[in-house]
Amino acid sequence: MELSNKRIERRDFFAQRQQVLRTWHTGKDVEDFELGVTYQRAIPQAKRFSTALRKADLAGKTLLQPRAGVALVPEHIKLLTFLEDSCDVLPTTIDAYTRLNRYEEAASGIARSEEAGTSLLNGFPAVNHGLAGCRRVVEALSKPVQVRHGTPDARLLAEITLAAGFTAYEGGGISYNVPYAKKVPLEQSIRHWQYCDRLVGLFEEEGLRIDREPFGPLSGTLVPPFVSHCVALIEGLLALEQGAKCLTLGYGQAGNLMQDVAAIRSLRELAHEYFQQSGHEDYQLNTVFHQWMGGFPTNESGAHAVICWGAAMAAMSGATKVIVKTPHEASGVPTKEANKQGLDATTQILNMVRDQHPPSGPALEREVELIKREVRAVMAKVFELGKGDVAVGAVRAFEAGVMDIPFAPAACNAGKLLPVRDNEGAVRIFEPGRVPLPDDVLAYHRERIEERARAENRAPSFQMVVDDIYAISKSMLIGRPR
Ligand code: 8ZB
Repeated sequence: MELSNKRIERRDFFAQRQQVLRTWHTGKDVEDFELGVTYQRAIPQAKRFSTALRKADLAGKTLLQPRAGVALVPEHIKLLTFLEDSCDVLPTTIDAYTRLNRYEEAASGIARSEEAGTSLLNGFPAVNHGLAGCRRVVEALSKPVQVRHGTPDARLLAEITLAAGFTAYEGGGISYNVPYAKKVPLEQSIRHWQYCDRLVGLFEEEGLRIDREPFGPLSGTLVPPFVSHCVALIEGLLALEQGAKCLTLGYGQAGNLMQDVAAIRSLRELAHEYFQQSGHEDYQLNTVFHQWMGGFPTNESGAHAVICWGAAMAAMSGATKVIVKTPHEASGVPTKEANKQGLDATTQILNMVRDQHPPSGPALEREVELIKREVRAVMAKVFELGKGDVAVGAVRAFEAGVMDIPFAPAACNAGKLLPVRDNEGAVRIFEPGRVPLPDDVLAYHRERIEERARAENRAPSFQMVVDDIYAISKSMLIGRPR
């Protein structure tokens, strides 16, 4: 079958499902799809992710979510119950072996963690723990739980965790491939994610809503808003086609106030525009703001400051949810105490900023319009390359360098687009590569970069880009020469 943005036939889905469930022995526990449906049906509203998102949206509040995951079930439960009172919705962060479908190695990681009495994996190996282990986690908690990972082929993980009662699932065929893998063909990861979306669609057919969240920040390194917006829109359209109805589109903080507020606003507006243009009317749209995803200061006070600036942007931009960093970000997996510190600092800021009017005025409007024009130019080319089909268009757009994610490792990514900060720290386009942005848009980016170059008395160069990549970890936003 050719790749296309068409709903997978029920028959084809269940044929593929048999193969998927055979890839690891825990797959057989979820063979009967109806058992997962029955289990999901019994989950109270207070533990449904989509319900929490809807309530937050209506109240104009921003939900708080940490990242967290350890190797063993009892320890994972301890960790999440410890964090539960300090946040609104919970994660289960999956370990790196599971993300790569290396279940043998995850198994030995579990065994070694049991021996050592501490987690030797960087997340929760949900496939190995299987249906029963995952249900113990969900049942021990009173808040909604989401699966957060980074898996190009997340089909088995989705089958097990959704049958186990998780009510939200992160990822997408582009966003969990291009920034995460070197040589997984894009066409393949898109197909595998169409499967995950179809599974979510099957639950939706039973009246059971599962939130789907494409991964917004991508490489987390100077990603211009239009780049991540295009990925979010494409993955949103792919998910809707397979029957998902609750979408949370993400964006990773860039660091400039106007740009970050404009990014969340334009993301929401563009999503409605593109979804409705494609004939989708019945969906629930949410946004998620990720606190700074690039390099962090090792100094914990500095890290708290970065966290708080992100919290302020999340509140001002009106995002439905914020994903929180910790003061241990520069050193690795955080302790539960450090994790709670990030949550508490963010809560303080959200509460202080919530009732204030967000920034507005011509500078903001200009930034919103700029992002929209960039997105429309790229999306038009994506549809053109796919002859109207967004799945085909996405693959061809990466091949052609029309879609290009800065600093992403995938072989299918051109890596020709180079971003750099302007004199106020907004992320601008230094080299467009083959991304088809309008001439006047490119001229505007060049002007803003020239302004910075004059202020720093040096020509724009790759060194400037490198300086920007390290700036925040060195307590600055813009990588100015010393
Ligand atoms: C793409 C997401 C990366 C972020 C955090 C990293 C980084 C990864 C865990 C975790 C808490 C874990 N992260 N694994 N945070 N517990 N097991 O995800 O620090 O911020």
